Amino acid sequence: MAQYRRAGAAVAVIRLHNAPVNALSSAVVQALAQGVKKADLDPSVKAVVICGANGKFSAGADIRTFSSLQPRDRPALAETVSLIERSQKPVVAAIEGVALGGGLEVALGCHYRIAHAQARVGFPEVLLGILPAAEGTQRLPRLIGIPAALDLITTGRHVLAAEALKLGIIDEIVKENTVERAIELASKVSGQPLGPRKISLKPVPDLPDMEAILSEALVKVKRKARGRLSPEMCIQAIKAAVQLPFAEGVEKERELFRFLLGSGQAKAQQYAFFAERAVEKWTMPSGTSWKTASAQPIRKAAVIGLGTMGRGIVTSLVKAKMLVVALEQDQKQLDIGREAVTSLLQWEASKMQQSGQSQDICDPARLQFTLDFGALRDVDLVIEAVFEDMALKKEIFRKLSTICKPEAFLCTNTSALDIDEIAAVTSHPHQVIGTHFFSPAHVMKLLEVIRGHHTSPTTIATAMSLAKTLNKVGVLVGNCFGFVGNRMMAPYVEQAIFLLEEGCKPEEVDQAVEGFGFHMGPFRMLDLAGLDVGWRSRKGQGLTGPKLAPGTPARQRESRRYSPLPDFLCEQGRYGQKAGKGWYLYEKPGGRTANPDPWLYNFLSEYRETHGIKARFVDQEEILERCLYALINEGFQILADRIASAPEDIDVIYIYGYGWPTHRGGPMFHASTVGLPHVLSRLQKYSEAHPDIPKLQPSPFLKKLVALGSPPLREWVSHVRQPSSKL
Ligand code: HSC
Ligand code: NAD
Repeated sequence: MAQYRRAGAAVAVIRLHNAPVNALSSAVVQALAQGVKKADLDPSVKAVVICGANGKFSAGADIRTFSSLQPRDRPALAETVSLIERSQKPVVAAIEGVALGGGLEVALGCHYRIAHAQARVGFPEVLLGILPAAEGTQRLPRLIGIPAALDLITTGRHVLAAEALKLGIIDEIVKENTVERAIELASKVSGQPLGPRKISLKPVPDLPDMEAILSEALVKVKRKARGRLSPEMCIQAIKAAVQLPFAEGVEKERELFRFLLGSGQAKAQQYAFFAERAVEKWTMPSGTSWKTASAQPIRKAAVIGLGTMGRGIVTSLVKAKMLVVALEQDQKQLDIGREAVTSLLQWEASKMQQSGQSQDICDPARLQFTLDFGALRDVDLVIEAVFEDMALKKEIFRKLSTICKPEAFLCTNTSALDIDEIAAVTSHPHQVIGTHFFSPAHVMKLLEVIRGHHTSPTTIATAMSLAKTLNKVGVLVGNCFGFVGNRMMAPYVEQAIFLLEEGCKPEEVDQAVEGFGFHMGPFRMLDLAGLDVGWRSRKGQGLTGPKLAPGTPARQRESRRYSPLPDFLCEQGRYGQKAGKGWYLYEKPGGRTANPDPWLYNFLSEYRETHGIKARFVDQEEILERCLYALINEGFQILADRIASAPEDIDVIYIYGYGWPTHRGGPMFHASTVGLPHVLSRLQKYSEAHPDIPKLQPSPFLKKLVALGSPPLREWVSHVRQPSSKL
């Protein structure tokens, strides 16, 4: 747990040992404290070095133990950090790999800190719904000042050693032999006065406008937090460092930590942390899994189509140091695509420069633009991102099948289309897979990986490994229209539009959803994505447009309720932001400020009058429940169909692809939190009121879980009927 050894005559080395990341479990903390006490009591020891096994200092407190933590517990870690600082002998932290959260707090208790050039430090607690609770909120501001401490503690961002040195978090960077160098330093400084090295004894560096800095920071984090409590509590703790003596500041930190720990948000965010790691360990019903399938190396990739998605995908691949061939259909589109990719790469390079990273990873020399499919002969993997048109996609895959080398992986970025139908036109359907990126593709962390009927385990492993290489989170799902994310989005958007028919304004629906924590409500989201996208899809399905059978009632399709509202908007050229008008009015085409539109209010009133709909007041609760529970209901059906293999998969997709607020843990976690009987009863109520909306009728799987007494979320999939498997 923590190994104690002597290095030379006078230095004791304490090595934290808890694979894989040296998390500070109570056993590790206890062993660390014993080591420090032992060194203190041994007169032959003149100095101490603390380091971590396996090239990592420590990733902080053991998150798995938080659920069993009693709110009244006094963190033993904080006491150990104080113990280190109080030591009569100099203690040097030798930081390799990571010193995060409690790991950094241990390092701040030390009198000196040396880090390897590749090491990262930070306080990511805020992302887990808590705050640094082993005196970190009191020591860091004393060491690096309030503005920098506010930034690190409220964002949770990791900083590389170079930036940490600049900020004053560490004293020295080394390129190799970190522990040896720390031992040398420890020997050198032994006997020197320690007072000036004890951070808790330092005052917080004073600034004339301290009050203003703190209040501006509070306004900023509140605006961004969308209901998350931890960033605001971090500021309160930092404020305590400014206003109170160290010991009282520590008391305040503990009080805030206890509050956050009991808030429910911490539980949701920690669930999300482990869910993200769980989805990486995919398994198929056949038993094949990440353990047995091996990914193939991808050195050279191609992207077909450089529109909204293709340009972001190219940027991601170049950033990951791959050779990339970017292909378009004509010179004009190729030039537009080249310009867009170049500017995205420049933007990425400037971001990297700011954070002290090497910019050569955005090297455009690795990129070839072409109109010639022949340039794809030697690529290891192709990602097709042309228009959402099955005939076109098939034509492209037919071509790829003859041109690419036989072992090349063929991926489609389709948002909803059938992977099997696309794969069927190739001679290697087992090498075809869906890789559904999210817009903007160089920013969004999610990659929905869709397995077709014939897709091989190697192809899956390669696509999942590609996600990791691109610094994204890959989630493996089954093949159905819309897969997981867009399939669940459909009933959510449908409810939002029905609510407009019944009496709401777009901004009322958006405000309710944004109040829940979403970055954007459904109407702002639709305007951003472009209303024409859905219109084209509905025309393709014969729900509107020339394929619609004459005499079809305006608000009904096959006995189901249908709203032609979005079709009418598209007929008026109101395609959303790009047209300067959609559900909202924008300052200009491409404008971003959504303003309520009086034209739309009139239009809605006339529409209701035409169709004999009496507008009614719909409260926030009904807006939220109808939108969110329709989405969650589809999630239960997706689990029953085995399109997603666990609720965690759905939750990760929604957090990283659709802006579901992390502090609500994802839609399925949210359902488990509010209680399955509650979700069921509300769906029953709404479906009775709207019997013509099938998506409000509770999923049989949700009913089954309720009948079984609402087992905990981790047990849900064990109740799925196996023969219905589509995975
Ligand atoms: C904290 O430190 C609070 C303090 O202020 C003290 C509070 C006082 C009260 C304490 C009372 C107890 N714990 O990500 P990977 C697992 S809060 C437990 O795949 P990578 C992870 O689940 C903590 N487990 O690897 C996975 O397990 P699996 C603040 C942890 O190389 C395995 O390690 N620290 C863990 O891609 C590998 O992880 C953080 O938030 C932890 N702290 O990334 C850091 N950290 O194999 C969180 C990881 O079973 N960790 N695991 O699936 C990370 O950001 C990333 O894991 C790293 C490594 C960047 C460390
Ligand atoms: P887009 O219209 O912006 O771009 C498509 C590009 O494909 C155009 O530049 C076009 O010139 C090019 N193209 C068309 N035919 C081609 C051919 N034969 N050869 C080479 N290039 C050709 O479309 P988009 O929004 O980037 O969508 C692309 C795909 O990604 C679609 O399947 C879409 O459903 C999916 N998708 C889109 C989003 C989104 O938010 N836009 C999100 C996820 C997935």
